[in-house]
Amino acid sequence: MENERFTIKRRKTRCCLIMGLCALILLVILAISLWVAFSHKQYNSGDSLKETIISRCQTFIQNNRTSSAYDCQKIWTVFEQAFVGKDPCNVPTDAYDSLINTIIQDPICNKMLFWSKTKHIVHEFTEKRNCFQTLEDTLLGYIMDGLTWCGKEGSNETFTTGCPSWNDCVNHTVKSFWNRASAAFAEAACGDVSAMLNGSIATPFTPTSIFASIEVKRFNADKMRSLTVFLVTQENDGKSCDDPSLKNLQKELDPKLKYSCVSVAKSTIQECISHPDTACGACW
Ligand code: N1C
Repeated sequence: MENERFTIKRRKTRCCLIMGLCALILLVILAISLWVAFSHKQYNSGDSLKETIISRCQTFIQNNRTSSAYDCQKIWTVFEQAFVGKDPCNVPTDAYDSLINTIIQDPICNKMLFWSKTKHIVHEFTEKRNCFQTLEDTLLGYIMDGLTWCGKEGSNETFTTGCPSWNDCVNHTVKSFWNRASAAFAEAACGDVSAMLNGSIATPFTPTSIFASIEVKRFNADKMRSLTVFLVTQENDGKSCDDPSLKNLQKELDPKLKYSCVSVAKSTIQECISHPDTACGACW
C-alpha cells in the first residue's frame, strides 16, 4: 500500500516535471519567434525605405528627364551614411553635406518657390501647374518628402518607426535633413523668388519655421532680384500684407532686394489649379 502511494507520487512528480519542461520549451520557442519576427520587421522597414528612396529617385529621373548622371543606389548609400549607427537625436545638419553634394542640381532662376505652413496648397499647385519649383520638385526634396527615418547607436539598421518626434531634440535626424536641404535650396535662390505664406495663422512669418530661421537668412542679394510673398487667405479671414510679422520679414531682407506682397484667396489659387491653360502671371 505504502509502495503504491510512493509510485503514484513519483509518477505525479515526473508528470509535473515533464509538463513544466514542455511549458519552458514552448516559452523559449515563443520568445525566439517573437525576437525573429521583431528583428525581421525592423530589417524590413529599412529595406522598404531603401526601396522607396531608390524607386522615387528612378521615377524622378524618368519623369523629369534629369541627367542620368544620378546614381540612385549611390544616393541611398550616401544618405545612409549620414545617420546609420548614430543616436537619432545626435545627427547634426552637416551629416548630410555629402548627400547634398551628391544630388546638387542647378536652380531654376525666377521660378523658385519657398513656403511656410502652406505645404498642401503649394504642392497641389506645383503638381498641376508648371509655374514654380519648390524644394520637393527637386530630386532631393522629391525623394525625401514625407519620409521618417533614423538609426541607432551601435546598430547598422535603419528604422522608420520608433524614431524620436520632431520636437524631442535639436539634432533630430529628419529635422537636420530638412534644415540642411532648405539651407542649400535658399543659398541657390536666384532671380525673382516667391514665397507662399499662410494668412490664416497668427504669425504668417513664424520665427521658428524653417523659412524664417534658415531660408530667409541665406538669401543672397547678389543672386536674387526680388522676393514676392503670396499671402494665402481664406474667405476674409484676417491677415493682410500689413501684418507685423511680414514687416519683420522685410527687415530681415537685404535692402538691395525688391520686396512685394500680394494677398491671394485660397479659392483663387484653386481656380488657377483647375484651369491649367491660364498663364501663370494671370493667376493673381
Ligand atoms: O518650417 P517651414 O514650414 O517654414 O519649412 C518650409 C520651408 C520651405 O520653404 C521648404 O523649402 O522649408 C523647406 N522645407 C521643405 O521643403 C519640406 N518638405 C517637407 C521644410 N520642411 C519640409 N517638409 C516637412 O514640412 C518637414 O518635415 C517639416 O515638418 C514641415 C515644415 O513645414 P512648415 O512648418 O509648414
